[in-house]
Amino acid sequence: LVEKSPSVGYEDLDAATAPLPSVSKSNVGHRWSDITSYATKKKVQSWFQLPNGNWELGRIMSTSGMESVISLPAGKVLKVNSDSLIPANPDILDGVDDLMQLSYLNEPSVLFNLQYRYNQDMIYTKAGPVLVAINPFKKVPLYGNNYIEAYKNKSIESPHVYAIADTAIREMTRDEVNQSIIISGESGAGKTETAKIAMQYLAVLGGGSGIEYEILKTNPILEAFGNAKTLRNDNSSRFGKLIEIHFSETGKISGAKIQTFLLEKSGPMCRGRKSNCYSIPGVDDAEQFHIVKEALDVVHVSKEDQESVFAMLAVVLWLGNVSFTMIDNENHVEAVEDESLINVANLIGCNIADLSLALSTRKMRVGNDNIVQKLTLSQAIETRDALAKSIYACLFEWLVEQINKSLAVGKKLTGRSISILDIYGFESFDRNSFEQFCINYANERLQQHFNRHLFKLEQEEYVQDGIDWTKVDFDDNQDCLHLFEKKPLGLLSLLNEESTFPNGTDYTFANKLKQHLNSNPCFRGEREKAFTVSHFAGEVTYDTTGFLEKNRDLLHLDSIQLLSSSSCHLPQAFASNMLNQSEKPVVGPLHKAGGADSQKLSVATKFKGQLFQLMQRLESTTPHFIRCIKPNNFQSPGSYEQGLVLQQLRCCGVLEVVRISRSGFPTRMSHQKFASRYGFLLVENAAEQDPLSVSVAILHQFNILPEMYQVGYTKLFFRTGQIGVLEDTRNNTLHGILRVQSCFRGYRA
Ligand code: AD9
Ligand code: MG
Repeated sequence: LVEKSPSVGYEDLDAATAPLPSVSKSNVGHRWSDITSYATKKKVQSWFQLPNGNWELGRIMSTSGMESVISLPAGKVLKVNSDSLIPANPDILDGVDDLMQLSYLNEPSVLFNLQYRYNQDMIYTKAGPVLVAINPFKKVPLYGNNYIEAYKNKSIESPHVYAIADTAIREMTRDEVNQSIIISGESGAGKTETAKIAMQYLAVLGGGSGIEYEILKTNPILEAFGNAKTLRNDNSSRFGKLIEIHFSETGKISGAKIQTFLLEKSGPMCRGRKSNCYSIPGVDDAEQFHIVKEALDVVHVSKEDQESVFAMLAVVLWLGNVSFTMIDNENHVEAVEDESLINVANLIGCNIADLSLALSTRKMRVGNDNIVQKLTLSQAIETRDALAKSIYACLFEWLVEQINKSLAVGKKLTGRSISILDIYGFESFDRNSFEQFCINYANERLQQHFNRHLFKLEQEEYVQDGIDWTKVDFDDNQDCLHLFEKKPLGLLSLLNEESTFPNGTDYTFANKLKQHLNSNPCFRGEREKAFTVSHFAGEVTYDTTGFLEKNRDLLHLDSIQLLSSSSCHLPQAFASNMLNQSEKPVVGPLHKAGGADSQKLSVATKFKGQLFQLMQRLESTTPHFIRCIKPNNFQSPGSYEQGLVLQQLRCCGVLEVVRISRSGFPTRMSHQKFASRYGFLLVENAAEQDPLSVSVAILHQFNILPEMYQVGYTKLFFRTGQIGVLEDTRNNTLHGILRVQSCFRGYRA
């Protein structure tokens, strides 16, 4: 701003029309030295960074050479290097509801603006086309039917999840294109809550058929079975979820479909089994259980099936209590026939002796001979836990399947839909394992989708359509994706290859990575069996311990056979599901020594397949992005840690999005569509004219300022908000016509 017009004070400028300052990737917008002595005369406000990294707002008292005297709150006066100061926005811009309106788009200004709003419970802020949502960790008075009604009628305009959902519905109808609401953020940032808030809005606007009630009831079920308490979130989703909500021609919800991704199996139940954590403050287990049972009724899971579901949960719990006793001096064991073992057998509906054998022996083929190998204690425990995890995962999948049947039965899936994606955000812990590896890989893909839509495609479209445009750079994460996906020498391929080797271990895997990938700039081999990946959101060091085992995800055939021998239908269904998931059906009861079911698809391969499918589905929709931000690590209301927020804003490229959006033309429409949608508003009859001429006539008639749009070869491009003016006029005119028509009909009658 000041670079372009140093003689103009920025208090005097209207932010919306002011020339736009740029923001760089570093945390610097405009250095103080750019601003010259004008600032001191006016005692302009400026950001000063304290030793703890936080920013404080001060006033420049004087500047001489490279030194400035700045007065900070509480009467402190400091002499500082002028270059360390970053200009602040005038007070009039405090708490603007779209970061695009800030004159100075530097990091402290953005942080302050979000904090200013957050302190007043305004947890939503737009960053151009993206909605930023900061977790309040308390009830805020922003939801419910009155608010929904207000957003529907457009009597409230402040940023909100409801507003995003409303735009999605409108664009689905207007453009006849499917929509998606993509919610991302760290663990505990509020993704799942946000997804529920969006679903609530869609359910009210598209309600009527009753199916919306069923859709809302899927939340407590999925949360009961797929969430767990973690260090970061008492109710952390241990799976990703895409819910596709279908609408009829008349805009009513007609059905839905849920897809889940990568349930962390050792999470919910098994964690509960070993964690010694039996209660969470503020959570009434009995009440929650009642809610879940009711929800299961609503999605048509019969009472009988519900009994089976709880029986399977009991199996998982009892399995954890099954113990083994040594039977020889080679460390071989057999299961102790106590209450736990008997209960497991009864609940599965199998023979106690069969269960005992499945847990303590393994059938194998060595050469031409079939042998039965006894298991050691650690092998038996591994087998027992693998069985528990598989039953748990199958149960979850089975429930999702039942829900989907209920949401689709007899109802047409119309192909007109809004999908809501609630997927785990980027994770970087002190120790990162296979789960973080998969989660972060998925986030690279999603980030690319985000980049493609908000930067790449947008700019390509400008160039293709021949409008005036100076290219804006952004961080492309293609190299990192390549590191994961390249064949045969990428992380996933090498992991799969090593997983199929009977003698592969986490060590040999780590060494193989170092051998093949060390020259890749996104990769670094670490000591022992660790490696580091440079993700878009920062470096993460992975410990390969358990990678191969988790990727193979073996369930020995003996266990599958045990389930299929069951007299109950759920274990039988699980067994056939497990067999179906093998790439080639496993034939015969026996398998090779050392390597059990090597035909089974690896977890990483399955995950990659799901991810590609997901991306394909999202590519065919108009995306709406919501970035959830966690303001502190203690799940506590009212605390806003600047450093933590900043790191998340940087991770998701919010500043770049704002930068590109406010210099760009986010709304576009073909000449044809524009002419046919608004042509009837023309005072002069334009029926004979071509779409381009009609479009230009409309722009002129409504006095749209030339800097607010560009005319491309095939489309018109508009700055933010411009199309809204025309839409309002159109709607008002249409309502007028309808009123006249109904009067006319009344008159005739
Ligand atoms: V995880 O990746 O599944 O571990 P999420 O899904 O991002 O995580 P979640 O939606 O579960 O986080 O939110 C965590 C907690 O924050 C919730 O249990 C609420 O207590 C709190 N929260 C989140 N959003 C809101 C809100 N809009 N209003 C009030 C909220 N509380
Ligand atoms: Mg969640």
